Amino acid sequence: MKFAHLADSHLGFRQYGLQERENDLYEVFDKIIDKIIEEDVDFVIHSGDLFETAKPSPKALLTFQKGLLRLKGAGIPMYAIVGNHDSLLSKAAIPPQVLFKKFGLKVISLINSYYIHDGVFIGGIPHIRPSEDKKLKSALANLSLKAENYDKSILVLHQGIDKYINVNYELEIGDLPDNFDYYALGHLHNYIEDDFGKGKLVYPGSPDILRTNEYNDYVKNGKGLVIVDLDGPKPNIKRIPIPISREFINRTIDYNNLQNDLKSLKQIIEGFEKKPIVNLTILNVDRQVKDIHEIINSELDDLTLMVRPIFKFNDEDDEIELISSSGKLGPKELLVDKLKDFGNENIVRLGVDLYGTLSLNRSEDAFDLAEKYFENNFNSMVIDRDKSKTKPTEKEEKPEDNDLQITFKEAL
Ligand SMILES: [Mn+2]
Repeated sequence: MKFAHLADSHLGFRQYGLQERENDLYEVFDKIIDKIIEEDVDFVIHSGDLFETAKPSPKALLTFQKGLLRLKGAGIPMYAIVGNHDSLLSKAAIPPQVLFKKFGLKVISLINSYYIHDGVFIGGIPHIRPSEDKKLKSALANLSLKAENYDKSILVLHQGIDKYINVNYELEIGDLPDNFDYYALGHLHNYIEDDFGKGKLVYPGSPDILRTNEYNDYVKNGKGLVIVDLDGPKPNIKRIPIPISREFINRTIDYNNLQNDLKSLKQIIEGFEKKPIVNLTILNVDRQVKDIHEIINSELDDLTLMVRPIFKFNDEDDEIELISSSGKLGPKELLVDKLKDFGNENIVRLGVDLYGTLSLNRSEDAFDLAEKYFENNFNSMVIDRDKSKTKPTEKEEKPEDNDLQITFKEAL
């Protein structure tokens, strides 16, 4: 008995507001489906955050539908839980996964908490917020009891565990029942494989670099999925790396050697098939960042999808990231100026993002941003989105679909 385990696909996520990055995630999802079919597994487990939001765009929904139908054609069912990203705060709300039940998706929910696949117990719990830890613990106890009756059992969760994340976790490792063979986790975007109880615990991680702090893990473990063989006394884990759609380059260069350093960087990226994202730290800056930004743009614009510069000045330790290169002085620029007093670029970003959403009356998005800010800054590993922008990008398109949702709910 062999299955594929993946998580945190975040279909529909438009990193840095770029359509190309949204498409990258669709592309990598297709490649993962190819690999699953090639591996000829018995089933697939998706441990949450299949979609970036609980109201995915038709393109995100279609990408998943296409993948799911290809799996169905190959006789491979998928079991899935809902993560924190694709669930809504309102308890009565319906997650997007239910759209795919007729296409063969087996949604593991609080009501339908487990399935039996050829004698294997597959139980799980959708993401539960930290405030409801009692609910989480009692659901775990219930599943643990039910799993006792089966030879092989899998527990599917989308939660942070204290052993693998410093803060903002919902579970301590001791809270996990120890009688499952495989713990199919989601939520942390880095790859984690551990022994637990009588079996194995795995976070397969996100399939692409969704936030800058995933870069080191990507260099170490790559991105991809795992194939699990349940036949032995202990599950056998095979990590399958799937190439990400485009490269990320992290480089530190010296302002005093700007032209040469940019030249050598250009030589590296010229051969790339797809334009990379370049994170550039520039040391020893002693002049206006606007001018340097112009030089960087003129050298690298054609070769990169995006350059994200961080300027380090001679006379201070603070990092300042250029938010707008337009050089004009509008409300946003004034806000940025004021927020810089905090000496924290994350606060600058949050302020700018909140200004952007609230001025468009998108209070739900603003709430989301504030929540993400907390997650990202008080939780070093869980990642979700990086809204930082070094140049003005097109606004994220989020249709107002509240009306549609109400109609849909009534229809059910
Ligand atoms: Mn996630």
